[in-house]
Amino acid sequence: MGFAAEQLTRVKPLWDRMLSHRFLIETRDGRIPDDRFAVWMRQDYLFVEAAIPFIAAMIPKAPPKHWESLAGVISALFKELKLFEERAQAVGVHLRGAPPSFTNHAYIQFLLATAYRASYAEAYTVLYTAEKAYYDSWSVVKNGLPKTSKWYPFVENWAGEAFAGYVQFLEGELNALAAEAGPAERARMAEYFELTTKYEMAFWEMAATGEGWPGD
Ligand code: MP5
Repeated sequence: MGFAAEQLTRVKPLWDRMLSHRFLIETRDGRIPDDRFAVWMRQDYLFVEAAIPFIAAMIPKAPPKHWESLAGVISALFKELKLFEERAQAVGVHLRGAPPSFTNHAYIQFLLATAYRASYAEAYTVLYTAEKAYYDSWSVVKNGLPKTSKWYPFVENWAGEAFAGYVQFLEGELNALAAEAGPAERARMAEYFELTTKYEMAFWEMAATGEGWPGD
């Protein structure tokens, strides 16, 4: 079993809780209130924007054979920002209407700290886990949300064939990095896998509750 499959098995109870989060179920069933969905849109827009320097900071640590694919990830992130802007305009959401929430702020700091301070294999673990989490999460939504929904373009983005292929590519590369890593680095990769899973769960919870900041 490759590293990714091994970790997905290890964190399965957490992963399953993430996939059954009420935010995803309500979105799938068309029951999510528009203002709740708008919370997620505003926050994820900021997250995707922050993912650009995260990937950019990984490039100097990456083996040269990964440069092109990482550059491709950056281009895809710019396209995603445009998808958010298009949907926000279509449904009347002000994307810059809120600062990062507490959880989003923490997750963004975690991404950047990982890219700057952790090894390449560890940062790649975070990238894979976040992308796989979104692929699986939006696949839950796909399994029920009508194609005519105003939210369907997000399903197409993260649960479509192109994204599935990208996640598969990341999985193969992650497995190769883990196979080359020593036991201590592999253990740290496993830790990053679990931490990222927890941040992903926290992100849905933040969107569902419209979480504020301490002292608000
Ligand atoms: C992703 C995302 C997917 N947009 N937001 C969160 C909280 N986790 C993962 O990443 P990308 O880079 O938008 O495909």
